[in-house]
Amino acid sequence: MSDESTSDDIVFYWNPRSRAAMAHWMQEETAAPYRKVLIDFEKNEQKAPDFLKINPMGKLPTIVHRGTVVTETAAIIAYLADAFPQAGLAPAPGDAQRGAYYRWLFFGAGCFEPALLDTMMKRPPVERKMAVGWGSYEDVLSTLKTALTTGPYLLGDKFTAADVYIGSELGWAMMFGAPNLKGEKVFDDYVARVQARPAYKRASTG
Ligand SMILES: N[C@@H](CCC(=O)N[C@@H](CS)C(=O)NCC(=O)O)C(=O)O
Repeated sequence: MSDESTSDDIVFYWNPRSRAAMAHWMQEETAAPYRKVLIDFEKNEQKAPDFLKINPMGKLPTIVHRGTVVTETAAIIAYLADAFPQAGLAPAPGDAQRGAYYRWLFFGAGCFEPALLDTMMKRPPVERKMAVGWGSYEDVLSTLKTALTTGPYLLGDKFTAADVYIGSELGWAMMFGAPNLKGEKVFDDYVARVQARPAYKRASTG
C-alpha cells in the first residue's frame, strides 16, 4: 500500500466511496498521468502504519506528486489546477479572478462542508451563530444560490477547479437528500451542467 513516488506520475490514494471522488474528477479534468492506489476502508487500510506515514490523519483523498504529499480535498484540487495549467482550470496568480476562485474554494471547505455536515448529522443549531464561521446552513445555501444565479459557473463563463469542488459538494449533498437543494432550479441546473462534463463521467465510472 505504501507507494510514495518522486516520479512525475501522481500517486492517488483513493476509495470511490469517499471525498476522493472529488479529487478523482479533478484528476480527469487535468488529464495528467496518475496512478490509483485503492485504500480499503473495510480493512481499515487508511489507518495502517504505512499509510499513516504518508497522511497521519489516515484520510482520503491523499496524493503524492514529485515526493510531496498533498491532503485535503480542496488543496488537492487547487494544487492540480496549478500544477497542470494547460488544463485552464484556475485563473493565473495576479488575475483579479483569482480572488473569486480562492473565495469559492475556501468557502467550500470552510463554510459549505461544515454547514452541510451540521445539517446531515442533525447537530443542534449553534447558540452563537455570530462566532461560527459558516453562520448557518441557510446562509450558506443562500450565498451559493446568489453566486450561481448569473452562471453558468461560479466565475461566470469560465469553468474552474472551484466548480469541481463546489459542484462535487452540491452533487453529494443532493444525492444524500440535504434539504432545500433538489428542486431549486439554480442548483439543479448547475449540478446537471457540471456533471455533464466528460471528465466527471469518466471519474464516476472508472
Ligand atoms: N478534511 C479532509 C477530510 C477527509 C475525510 O474525512 N475523508 C474520509 C472519507 S470521505 C476518510 O478518509 N475517512 C476515513 C477515516 O477517517 O477513517 C478533506 O477535505 O479531504
